[in-house]
Amino acid sequence: MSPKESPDNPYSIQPDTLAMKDKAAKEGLETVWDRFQAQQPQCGFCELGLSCRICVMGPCRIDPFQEGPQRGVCGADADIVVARNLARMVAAGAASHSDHGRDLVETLLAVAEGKAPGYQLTDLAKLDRIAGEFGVAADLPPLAKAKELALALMEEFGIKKGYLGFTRRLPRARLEKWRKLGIEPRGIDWEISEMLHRTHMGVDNDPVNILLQALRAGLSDGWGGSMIATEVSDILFGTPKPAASQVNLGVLKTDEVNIILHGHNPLVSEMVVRAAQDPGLVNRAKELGASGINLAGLCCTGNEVLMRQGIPMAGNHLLQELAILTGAVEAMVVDYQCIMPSLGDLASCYHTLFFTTSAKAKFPKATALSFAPETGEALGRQIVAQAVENFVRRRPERVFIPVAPVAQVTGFSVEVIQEALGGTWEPLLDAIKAGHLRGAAGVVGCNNPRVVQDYGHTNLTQKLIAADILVLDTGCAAVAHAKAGLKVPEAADQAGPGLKAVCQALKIPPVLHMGSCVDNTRIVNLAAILANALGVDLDMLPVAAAAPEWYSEKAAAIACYAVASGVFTVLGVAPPVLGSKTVTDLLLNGLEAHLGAKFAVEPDPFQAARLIINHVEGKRRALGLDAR
Ligand code: SF4
Ligand code: MSK
Repeated sequence: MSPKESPDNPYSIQPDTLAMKDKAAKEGLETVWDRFQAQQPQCGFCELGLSCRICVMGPCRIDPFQEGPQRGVCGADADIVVARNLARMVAAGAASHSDHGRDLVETLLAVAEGKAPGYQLTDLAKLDRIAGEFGVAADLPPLAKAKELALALMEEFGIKKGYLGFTRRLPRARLEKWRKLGIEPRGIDWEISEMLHRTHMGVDNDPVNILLQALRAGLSDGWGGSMIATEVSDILFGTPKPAASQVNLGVLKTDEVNIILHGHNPLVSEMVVRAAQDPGLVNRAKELGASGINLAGLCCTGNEVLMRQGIPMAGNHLLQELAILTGAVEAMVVDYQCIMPSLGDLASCYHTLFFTTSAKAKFPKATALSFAPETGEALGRQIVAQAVENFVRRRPERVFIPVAPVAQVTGFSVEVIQEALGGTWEPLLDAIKAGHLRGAAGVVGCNNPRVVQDYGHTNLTQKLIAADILVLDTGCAAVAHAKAGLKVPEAADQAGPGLKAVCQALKIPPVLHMGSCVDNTRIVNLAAILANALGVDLDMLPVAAAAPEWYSEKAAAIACYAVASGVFTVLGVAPPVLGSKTVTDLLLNGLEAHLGAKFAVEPDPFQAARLIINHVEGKRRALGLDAR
């Protein structure tokens, strides 16, 4: 797939999406694009961030044309309303990632106490390292060490003295910048609940002060909840290593029991992966006429099991409904986040069983099964057993798998990248200094029906690698890149000569898969390692981030911690802030003087690439490296 200056249609650049969208239309079934269309025109006040329903004196709207009301009933003006809305978005995003992290910590504790059969400590070296970071005695045996670590990580959520432990990974200069602004993150729940408090009617009415706390809540996600989720998942299930896998709806098999794992958390999906290998269940599938049991991922649960177990990826966010429409899915298993409430309806139009697995996340027309660390292993077995029995209900005449799968390589944890470099960061730093590698960019985030599916991700990334900028990806962007064939070593042919040589020497693709949405912490972690190695702050590095097709509150939190950590971040969809000049100016310009980084909004991926390339070259100049 080569870059295209304009998309062929308003929905997607992906053949599987377009084929299944047609099938939905033929069968009279509704998809996300139909509902998006039905919502047009969407509320202009909300798009600008100018509507408020924080209290029941409202709802209120501020007129952007200055002809109607300029204040809500309480007296809040446009700046206050916009700042509060954005801040609440960030708080919700940080809460989502962090609550996910808490579930991992609870399971780690249960494992340490021998209460979680089926779960284990898989990466003991990482356990040692993280326990060391949190002051746990080095000479404890693994289970005792895991228990002390779990208890220490629980402290990170509440009120504690000092700041979040993982912030110690950052250069001093970064922490100093945060201290000056008063945004060093304290407890994770503390920052989130303070954000909600301060945006209650009649509390914080200074838009700048509100936004600073939004950055702090974002930091409590990036250097707190999300980082905990990543590190503890690695301890429990293993730190990812490179593995070959496949992507797109073609990973579903016409002759096997297909189970889709969707959502964000690996706790249940890892147990499903294990149960699917059980010879008894595989034999039962064969007795019922299937050739075996086939697992496929969606969204970030998919990324979790892809990174660690090589489970193929069926698709990203906008594919979730269409996967059911293949008629080949025996069970869709979800945990939480980014799961469309429409799935139950669609599943009921087919033979697909729709299982929810978190008591926190129930859905219409779903079978609710609740995960607990004590019963997770049994839950995995139950899900696979029911999916297998469901195979006989499949109607072959309704099955349509529209494409053949595309190959991808996954599993690039920070540890693996270091190992590939020979155990030291020097070769990477040398490649950057010599200019073979101009810099790096994290291209991350969602799909959004406002954007042609995968058009933003794919074109931006192709332009960046052609300019010798290594791309690190996570989330739904990672799925888009894989579908475009950018995540195999041969894709180095699409890179500029410097990046191509680096990829060929290391036998890696020019686009490295670093995981799920919480694993954006792997990217900021890597940035911190490189900054420390060079003896500079993160904002001086030739790096940038982009979320070309973001939709979710979590993405807003990620963008906040990226910028607050010193990484220039380009958003492909404007956040709902344009109703306030004060807020917009602060995000696009004002932050840079204090944090060395800022946001940009650029829907055109080609222009976004230009912004990032210019930024990277500018940073190279400032570091005294050669610039193009
Ligand atoms: Fe209206 Fe103020 Fe209440 Fe918001 S907080 S709904 S602006 S009265
Ligand atoms: S799943 S947050 S749509 S990346 Fe992480 Fe994809 Fe965005 Fe959800």
